[in-house]
Amino acid sequence: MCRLKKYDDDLPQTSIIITFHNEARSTLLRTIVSVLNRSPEHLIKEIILVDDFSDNPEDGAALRAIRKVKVIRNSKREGLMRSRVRGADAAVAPVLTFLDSHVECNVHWLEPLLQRVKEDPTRVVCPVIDVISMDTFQYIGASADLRGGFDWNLVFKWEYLGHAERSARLSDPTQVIRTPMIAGGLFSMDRKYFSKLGKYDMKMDVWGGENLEISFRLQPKLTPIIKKPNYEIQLVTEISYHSRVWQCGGSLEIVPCSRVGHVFRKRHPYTFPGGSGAVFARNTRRAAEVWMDDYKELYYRSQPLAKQVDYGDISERVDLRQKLHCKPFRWYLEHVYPELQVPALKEASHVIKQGVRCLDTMGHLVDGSLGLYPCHYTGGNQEWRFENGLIRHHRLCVSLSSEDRVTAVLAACDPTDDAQIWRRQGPLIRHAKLDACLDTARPALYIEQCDEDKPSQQFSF
Ligand code: UD2
Ligand code: MN
Repeated sequence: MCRLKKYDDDLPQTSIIITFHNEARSTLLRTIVSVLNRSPEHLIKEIILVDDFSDNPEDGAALRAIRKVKVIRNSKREGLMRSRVRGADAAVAPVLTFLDSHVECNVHWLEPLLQRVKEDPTRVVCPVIDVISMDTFQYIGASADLRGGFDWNLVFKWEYLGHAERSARLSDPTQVIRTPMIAGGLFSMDRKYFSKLGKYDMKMDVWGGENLEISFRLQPKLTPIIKKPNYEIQLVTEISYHSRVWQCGGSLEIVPCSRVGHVFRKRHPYTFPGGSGAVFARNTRRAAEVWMDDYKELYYRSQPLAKQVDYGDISERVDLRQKLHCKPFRWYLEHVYPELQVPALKEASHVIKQGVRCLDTMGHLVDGSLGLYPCHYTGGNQEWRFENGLIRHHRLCVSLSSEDRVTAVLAACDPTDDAQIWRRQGPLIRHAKLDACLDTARPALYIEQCDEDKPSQQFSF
């Protein structure tokens, strides 16, 4: 059905922007040659390569000989966000198309993208990303029944379309797919709109998080609300919620008739100044702090260590959010990503109380014991969640010491480890496999024969 599609004769031209750091020459060449061979000549204004301070400046310099190719070289490592913005600032065509440096564009990949942007310049459009085998470099088609999403760890993931969308695709597989999140690397968008929407966060480094941040900025307009005089009161709030003048609009979609293969790699073939975990957490925190309102707490609950990573000054991005009159994050959750399960912000964690004292990690980590400490109700070391039999404190769970099998200790959560599985029975916390209950009669929590009348085994939650 894609072959039957007709595209306008006067599609806008595009500038292709490819940033790279220490990419293999062969894959870089494959990327560029596929762009030139598989796109209508008149639609490619230029191919801007941004060499993000690769070790060998010759890599980029050699490619400059190819027609339409322009090379910009950073004088220090900037990371992909600042590099892409540098490329975008140098671009002159009305539409920007970003690509990774190890892709192969498939036949007619470009026309469907440009058509969508031409019809509505606030659309950000992505091809289906096929797979180039990491081992053989063979091109392998991927499913088009996927879209982008995330969990509260804010890591991008592919997810299968719901039933309704899959059935719609059966009748017309060429229909575009609305997606809550963009994979990040391959997309086209209007050049002016990229600018107006705030380009990228220039304080993000190296890799990661920028795809989340741009996705949060795309908040599609809803169909206008029809005025019903009978519902005047409701209308006031509805109007302020839905149709206030705002510009943070746009939409994000995958266009199934456009396909580009990409080498998905197991490791990053480059260094991260500061370590990859810290850089990713810092970038993600910047996106969360600017865009997620109170919901950022759900991210911190999922990734408590991220809270220790400094995220720098975000005032410019906060200003941008205000200037664009963007919706609260709740709106994004309700309208763009209603499928994401939102745990209750307040009630999701508990204290485990005995009298005026609460179960406390005492600041211990793996293999450390637990005790009771006066309740302070501020979370911290007294924050617990019951989850599938586990008694969880972030990533640590209550287990039994492998030495004496009696003392309760903290262990890395593992739902398959019998020692970590507990059942609540009235006031008792009973071990699922042993006929024994948590007891506080000693300074360190331990298990003892269950006895409901024993105060040291009675907890409230
Ligand atoms: C995905 C995206 C990628 C980016 C990333 C999140 C796809 C196919 N890829 O990861 O584009 O959105 O998620 O940040 O959707 N690079 C630099 N400077 C650096 C580091 C990387 O120029 O300091 C280049 C790199 O050579 C490559 C591009 O940025 O061309 C993306 O990096 P990647 O391929 O390692 O990211 P990937 O595909 O794992
Ligand atoms: Mn890549």
